[in-house]
Amino acid sequence: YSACLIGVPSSKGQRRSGVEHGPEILRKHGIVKKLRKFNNVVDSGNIRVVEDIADDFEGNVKNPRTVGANNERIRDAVKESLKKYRPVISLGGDHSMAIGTISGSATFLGKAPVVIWVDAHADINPPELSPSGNLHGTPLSFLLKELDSSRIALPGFEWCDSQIAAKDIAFIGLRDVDPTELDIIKNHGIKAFDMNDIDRLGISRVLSECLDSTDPNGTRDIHLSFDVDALDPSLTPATGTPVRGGLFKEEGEFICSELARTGRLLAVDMVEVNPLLSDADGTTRTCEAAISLLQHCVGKRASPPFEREDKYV
Ligand code: DIR
Ligand code: MN
Ligand code: MN
Ligand code: MN
Repeated sequence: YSACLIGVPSSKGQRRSGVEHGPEILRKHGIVKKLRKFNNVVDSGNIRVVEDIADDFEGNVKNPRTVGANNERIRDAVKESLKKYRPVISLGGDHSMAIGTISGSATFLGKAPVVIWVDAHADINPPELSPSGNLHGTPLSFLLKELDSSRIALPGFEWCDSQIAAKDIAFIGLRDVDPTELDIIKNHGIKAFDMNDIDRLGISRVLSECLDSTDPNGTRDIHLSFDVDALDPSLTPATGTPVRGGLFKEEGEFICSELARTGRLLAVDMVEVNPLLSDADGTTRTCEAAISLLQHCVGKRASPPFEREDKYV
C-alpha cells in the first residue's frame, strides 16, 4: 500500500485562530518528502471546508452546523481514500475532525476499528455538558454507542451515527480530563493510561495493555488519533491547549512505530498544530515532531523503549 495525506484546514471546533493552517505549515516543513523516505505517499491536497454557513452557539455549543457539515465531508473523503491507500493520514485542523475521520474508517470497514487516542485530553465530553462549548473536546461522545440514549440532537450532525463501542477505545497520555469525561471513562470501563501510568509502567507495557484489551486476537484494523498536545509542550509548543508533563518524543514514536508494525494501521489523525501560537522556532519544532511521528506511522522503526527515569537525569 501507499500512504496518503488529506489536509483538513478546519478550526471551528475551538476558538483560537491558526489551526486551519496546520496542513500547509506541515507541507512547508517538508512532510511529503520526509515521509517518502519510508513509504510511497500520495498528497491528496486539502478537503474544502465550509466556513460561510450561518452559525453560532446552539445552547453552550459553538458552531455545530459548520463542524457537523465539515465532518460529513471528512468522513466521505477518508472512506474513499481507504479504497486505495493505507494508512490514510488526516492532517489537522482541530480535533473535532476525528468525528469524521473515525466515521470514515468505520463506514469503510462496515464495523468498528480499534481507536487509539493519544492526547493530553479525553475529548469525550457530551457537547451540552462541555465546560468550554468547544467541539474539539467532544468527538468521542459522538462516536460512542453507549452514549446513544443520552445523546442530544445537534444541528449539522444529522448524518452522524455512533459506530464505536467503549471496548474499542484506549487512551494514552491523559493529564487534563473534565469530571464528566472521567465519569464516562469509569462507567463504561474505557481503557485509559494517564501520564502517571506511563511513569509507572513504561510506554511499552502501556501500549501492550491497550492492544490486549481492544484487540486480544491481534486481528483488527487500527485508527490512531494523535493530538500533538499529547507530547510535552517543550516539544510541541505550537498548539492550542498545551498541558505540562507530556510524552517524550521517543514514547510517541514508539506508539506509532509499534502500531505500524502490526500491519493493521488503517488511518491516522495528526491534529492541533497551530503555527500562530508559537514563534518560528517553536512552530518548526512542533512540525518536526509531528512529521517524525508520522514517519514512524509509515515504516520508520523507533529506538527500543527506554525507562522514563533515564530521561530525567
Ligand atoms: C477541554 C479541553 N476538555 C474541553 N479539550 C481539549 O474543552 O472540552 N482537547 N483541548 O484537545
Ligand atoms: Mn488535546
Ligand atoms: Mn449507533
Ligand atoms: Mn484532542
